[in-house]
Amino acid sequence: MALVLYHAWKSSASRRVRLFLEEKGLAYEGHEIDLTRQEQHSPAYLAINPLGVVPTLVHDGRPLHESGTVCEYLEAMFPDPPLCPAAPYDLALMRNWVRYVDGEIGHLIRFNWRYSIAERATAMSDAELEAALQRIPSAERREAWLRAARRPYDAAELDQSRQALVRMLDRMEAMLEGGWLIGDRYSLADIAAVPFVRRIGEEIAPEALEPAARPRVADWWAAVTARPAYTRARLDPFVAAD
Ligand SMILES: N[C@@H](CCC(=O)N[C@@H](CS)C(=O)NCC(=O)O)C(=O)O
Repeated sequence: MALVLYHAWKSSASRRVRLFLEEKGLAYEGHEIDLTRQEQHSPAYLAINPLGVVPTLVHDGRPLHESGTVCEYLEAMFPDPPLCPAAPYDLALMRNWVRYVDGEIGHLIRFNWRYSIAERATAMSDAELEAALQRIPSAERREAWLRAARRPYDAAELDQSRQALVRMLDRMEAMLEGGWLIGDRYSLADIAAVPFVRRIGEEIAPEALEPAARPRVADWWAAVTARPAYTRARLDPFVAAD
């Protein structure tokens, strides 16, 4: 198989690449990485992704990390259907938007890791945790693991992150004049935001997605979730239904 994706089902960056692959109609071999067992920090995985995060795409044996970069690579290799704007200015706007969304991942992690990494990390002994932290390549993620294990984010910190994520929706509301975030068609700009909006609507601030609150975002979300690729990419719920 030419395309192999190392990913996690609940990972936003992985979800972005799965959405992109499905929109392109590209078949791929998926390998699930268990983040709670630190498979992303194993020497074998670090050899293909030195940042120790998912996703990683391997194309014809060559690994590539960073979900935004991976999507742009796929666009260059498999141009149909186009998912990046052709006009240089719009393409530049799209890249800045993806960069902004990437910068907000820490806010999402505060909510998301309560359903994944925290479950195992809280059960670690101090010695196990110390060993686990030593395997993590980035200082930022060491801190996130430590917080998940020993000092869960409090209500004020979660609220601060909730507000930051809702500000993303405000920016989207302003950008969505033409129905899509950049230009007049669905693009990587939209796909980059989808995993975030999924979690905001599911748990973090569902009221912020009401049509009365942000009509354009509400219409956009209805259009996104109606796409067959959205269903195929499996952005399954974090929170089990009662
Ligand atoms: N900027 C990276 C972010 C990747 C990332 O943060 N992945 C998370 C899941 S969404 C991860 O692997 N977390 C596990 C960890 O940090 O230990 C990208 O877009 O690929």
